[in-house]
Amino acid sequence: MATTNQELQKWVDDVARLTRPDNIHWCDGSETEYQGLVKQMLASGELLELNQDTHPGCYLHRSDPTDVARVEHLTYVCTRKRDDAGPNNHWLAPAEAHERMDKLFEGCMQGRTMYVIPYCMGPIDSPYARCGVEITDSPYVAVNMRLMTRMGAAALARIERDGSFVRGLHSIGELDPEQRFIMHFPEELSIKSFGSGYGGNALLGKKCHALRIASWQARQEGWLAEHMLIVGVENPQGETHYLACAFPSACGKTNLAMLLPPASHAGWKIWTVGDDIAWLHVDDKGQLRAINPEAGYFGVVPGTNAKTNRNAYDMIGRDTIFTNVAVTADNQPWWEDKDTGEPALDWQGRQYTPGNGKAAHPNSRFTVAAKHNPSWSPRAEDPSGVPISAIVFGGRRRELAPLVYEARDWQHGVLVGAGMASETTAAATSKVGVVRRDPMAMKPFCGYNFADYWAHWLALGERAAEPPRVFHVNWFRQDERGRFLWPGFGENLRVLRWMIDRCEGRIEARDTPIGLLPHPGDLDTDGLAVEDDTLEALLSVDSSAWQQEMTEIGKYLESFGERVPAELKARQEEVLKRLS
Ligand code: OXD
Ligand code: MN
Repeated sequence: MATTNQELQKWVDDVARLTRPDNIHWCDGSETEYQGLVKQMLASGELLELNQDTHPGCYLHRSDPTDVARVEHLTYVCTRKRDDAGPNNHWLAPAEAHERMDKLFEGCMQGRTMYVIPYCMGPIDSPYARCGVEITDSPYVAVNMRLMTRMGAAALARIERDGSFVRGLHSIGELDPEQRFIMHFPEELSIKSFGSGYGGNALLGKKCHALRIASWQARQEGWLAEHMLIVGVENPQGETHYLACAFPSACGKTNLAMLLPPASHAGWKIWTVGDDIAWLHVDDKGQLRAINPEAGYFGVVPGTNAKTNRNAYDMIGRDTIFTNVAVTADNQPWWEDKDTGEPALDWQGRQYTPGNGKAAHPNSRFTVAAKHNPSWSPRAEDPSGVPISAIVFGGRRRELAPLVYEARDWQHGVLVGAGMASETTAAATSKVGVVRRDPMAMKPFCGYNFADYWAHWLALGERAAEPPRVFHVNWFRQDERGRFLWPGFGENLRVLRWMIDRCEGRIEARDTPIGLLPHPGDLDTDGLAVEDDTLEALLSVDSSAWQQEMTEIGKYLESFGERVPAELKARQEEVLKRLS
């Protein structure tokens, strides 16, 4: 018996009987195991060695070309009652979903090894952490899980101590898009994923457990599982404020979490606690605290260079698994906007020719342990997490949303989050660049009905002694010629500073119908090539466009029916009234 937890052992035995693997490997999470799996995948061609002189410990995985992103249309939340999953999720009755999935899993691991991966989401000794076990037939998943989570013996020991874990069953199957489903059973704390090896579909600790299942669990237990980065901003006096920021996929969360202060900001430091997921709890003193359940990054590669994200650029120079990037003639990884070198082979391993499209896939990724990030915060290991001063929502909006505004209070903040919209990106397989509603950046990840989720947000604020302030930012405003109005990247620190000054009560703000905006003089633009009229445009509120937006938000809320909290509707009506 590989574990003293009988439930786990029984589940592993049952899965083995169903899937019929040749071997079973219980992952211990050791370096020797990692190196052994890498060696095995180099031999099988699942990994390719990159230039070890320039990129020690770096490897490339080329996925099946039809398996390069999350598949939202094939992702289901299977609750007993359909309304519990809500209009925001695809739904199937649990029995039907199990039947469909078990047919696919039958015998699917013949000729393969089954990996049993115990993992812990969150610091191993944190009361806020939760464990899971992923069973998979993909060694690529096993090595990625080791980089992304606290995986192996320590996690198994905690499972044996606590007795509880989320069950995640995964097989790459034949990587057939017609036989691909990602099913969640929140009431059973279990996941079944078949037919994809792509991170968000296959590394079950991440989106499937830490967001969809955890959001459900969080509602039962009185906390929040959110699609948020966690960043610490340290001022020259040595005071650090932590912000939790929700942005949709591929909208710059990793860049903001690792921001390098510009030369104008000597003495400022940024600390990365997390770049994608935050679990938020109100502690016994009423303070909102956050942990990052992950231990690594699965970040978008294209666009990463020494100017946009120096920390990430340095970090992925070693001990990184790249997925779907291009390579140079001397076998270094290459991607669009890398700023050095040129591609010889594209992400599919073909001779690079511009006629074939981008050299690196737009959703190509790096997987790397968080500790390699130069701005990694040791507080990421703090079992009690970090205190949160502000919640920040943001989207990718060419127009309308100003650079930054503040909600009047927590309840209005929940409306701001619920009304979020953003242009779609290559992180999911659908049309890119279409504006869609993405409340709290959780559209693809909330494991239950959004109406109940908003009610839960409102209730959580009531438990906080002093709820954090809530802001909305938009780094992506463009002029009519398509040029960005705000320089972004490191300069976003100026906006973070304004928010922190607001939290500390150091400055006033300008009251507008949509919320509180900076007085232009309070946003430090010294040394920036941002003209006064550009700043005015960035901080303007177009009443008639906002009336339309608020009306649409109202209709969107109504589409969730009776379950939408009356408080949220009242807040939407109030803003609309102010606008008229
Ligand atoms: C991600 C995503 O990979 O949001 O983080 O798609
Ligand atoms: Mn994400």
